[in-house]
Formats: sequence, structure tokens, C-alpha cells
Amino acid sequence: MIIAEEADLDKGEGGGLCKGTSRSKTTFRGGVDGCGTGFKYPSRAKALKPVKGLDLKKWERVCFNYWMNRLLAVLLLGGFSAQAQTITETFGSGENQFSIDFVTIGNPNYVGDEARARPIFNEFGSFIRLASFGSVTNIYNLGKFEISRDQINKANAAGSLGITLADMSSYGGNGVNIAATGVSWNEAARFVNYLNTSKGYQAAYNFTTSGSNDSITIWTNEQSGYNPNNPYRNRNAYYFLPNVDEWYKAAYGSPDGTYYTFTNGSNIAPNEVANGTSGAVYGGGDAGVAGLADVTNAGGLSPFGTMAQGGNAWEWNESAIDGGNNYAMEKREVRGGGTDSTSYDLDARHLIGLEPSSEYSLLGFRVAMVPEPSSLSLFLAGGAVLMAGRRSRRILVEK
Ligand SMILES: [Ca+2]
Ligand SMILES: [Ca+2]
Ligand SMILES: [Ca+2]
Repeated sequence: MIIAEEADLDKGEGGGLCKGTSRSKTTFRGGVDGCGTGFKYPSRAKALKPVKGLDLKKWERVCFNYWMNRLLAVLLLGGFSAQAQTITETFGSGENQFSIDFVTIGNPNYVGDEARARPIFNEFGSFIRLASFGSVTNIYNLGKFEISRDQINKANAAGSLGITLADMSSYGGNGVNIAATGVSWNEAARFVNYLNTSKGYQAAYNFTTSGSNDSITIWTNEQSGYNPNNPYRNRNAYYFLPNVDEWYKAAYGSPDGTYYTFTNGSNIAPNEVANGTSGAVYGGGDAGVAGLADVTNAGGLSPFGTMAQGGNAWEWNESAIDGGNNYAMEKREVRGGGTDSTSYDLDARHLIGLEPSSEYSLLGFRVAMVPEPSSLSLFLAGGAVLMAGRRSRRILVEK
């Protein structure tokens, strides 16, 4: 017999199932209506019946997201805004010290952009499904800027990473603050791993060989931090490459839930600029010029506060092009267009797929980060308060 607490399904409560649940106990189900995780929510009638094969890790995530959502409500009621927050993280030391600015992307349980859904094909070119992007259940942080050459150079020096950069001397020069390009997905993943391991965190990506452009090995369920929904990324990592939804939401979404075609919070393409803090850095191909701007001077901000997701350098997403990260060598999504692009490439509906070892002179990336620990503390405090005021009742569930 397993004792669990039943949440009030009609009120959309589910946190009670977090309590009294251990991974050794196997099978029961309940409702978390309101978590908005895309789960098939069981009905109240079935809530007391045991279920074989229930993924308790998945339940924990559902509950975590549920409480993060409740926390945000508490913060908003308290007059806080979690959306404009910028966090600066510092890496390396001495002359190799560098920092990365992150913007907190709030609004958990964000729904996908149905209006700009596109077909997904498998490795063999067969249609799988129509997919929309931008749905993210949890709060996260995304790099405000593209990663610069300076950040790569310093990480290379501090961590002996061996990441190679494109020679931009024919395209405006190799200024240290321009976007880092010529970086493959594999190299970007090694940079992210350095961010993690240099601070004592779990590496995000599983490299078992030492070549800087060698491919990953996907995590397996015997390994700690394995996530069956994303075998590329270790769930215990602190820094990671943004997946297509995390990237897309910050680029084309907005705090009020509206999606736009371009990263300037508009369905009309931004002005073409070479640099500055308005418009977007693209269109250089028209004039035969495709130099990169400094990452902190590469156009206006998106509604969530990121710079140059549209234009300047094209950017790697973590995600495989078919949406299933189950094969290390498969093509990854590349989005946002670059300095040589027309507005077509900056459009939310357009992307390309490239091999993870590919290097191009206008292809770079930005990194993402879990919610900052102070947010987590607030979340726990908020959760405790809400938990105390919540109604639940004890039930018996037969095994
Ligand atoms: Ca390279
Ligand atoms: Ca960009
Ligand atoms: Ca796949």
C-alpha cells in the first residue's frame, strides 16, 4: 500500500503529489491540471488508480514547474518583475577572466507559436508532424549577447579548449568584441562544458574524446543527469546551449505572450544597420560587406531583452533539426540570420540545419543558464507559503 496525498484536481493543484513521493515507490497518478506541461492529464475518476511505469522524475519536473509558476504569481503580486533581470556570471581568473550577461526569461508555461508552426521531417526526409516553437515550462536565463571572440580566447587560454575561430580580417577585422564565429556546435558545447566544469558544475555535454571538434556521445539512462526527453543535455548542468524553444521564445516572444515575426517585437523587419543599439545587423550582403558588429552593439533588444538574436552572427540551437536529440551526428538548428542575410533569414519561420562539426564565418552562438539560485530560494520560500495554505487530503493508493 502506498500513502499519497491527493491534490484538488478541479482547482488545478498538483503539488501534493510531490510530497510523500519517493523514487522507490512506483506507481500512482494524479492530476496536475494547470501545470501546463503538455502531459495527458488523468481524469479525477482515474486519479486513485495505480499506473505502471509512471516516470517519477517526470513528476518531479511537473511539480517543480508548477511551483515555479506559483512563485512567479507571488512575485508579481508582491510587485516584483522577474522579466527584466540581468545576471552577470564571471569565469576564469587573472588575465583570462571574462563575464557573460544573462537575461531572465520569465513567464513559465509559455505556449508555442502556433501561427508560425512548421513541418518536421525525420532523418530520411519523411514528414513527422507540424511543430510550433517557443513553449517553455520553466524560468531560465539566456545570454543577453552573442558570445564574443574575447570570451572564446580567454576560455581557450584558461581551459585549453582549442576552439578555432574564423579569420574575419577580410570582413572588417578580428576585433575581440565581435561575435565569435567559425565555431562549430561541438566547439560551442565544449565552451559550455568549460563554463560548467570551471565552477565545479556538471558538464552539459558528454564528450568522450579530446578533439575540439569531436562529436558528443549522448547520455544514457545509466548516467546521472540523463534526461530521456533530451539525451544531449545533462539535466544537472548549470550552463547549456539554448534549445530551439528556449532560443525562439526569447527571440520572437514577449512578456505579454504575443509572438512576432522578427526579434524587434514587430511583424515588420527591423532596419538594416551595421552596428548600434537599434534595428538589426543584416543586409550587408547587398553591398558585398558582411562584417560583424561588437556583440554589445549589435542592434536593438528583443521584447525579452536579448540583443542580436536576429542578425549579426547566425546562431546554433542545441536542438536536432528533427526535434529529437537522439543521435549525436544529426543536424542541429541554426537560426536568426546574419550580417549577410536578407529579412528572410531573420524571420521566425526560417531556419537551416547544419552538421554539428560545421564551421562558417558568420555562424556563432549564445549560451543559456538555469534560474539563478536566489530565484530558487525565493521559489522555495514562496512554495512553502503556498503549501501551508493549500488544501489536500490523505488517501490510500493500492499498489
Ligand atoms: Ca572552429
Ligand atoms: Ca545573432
Ligand atoms: Ca533525431
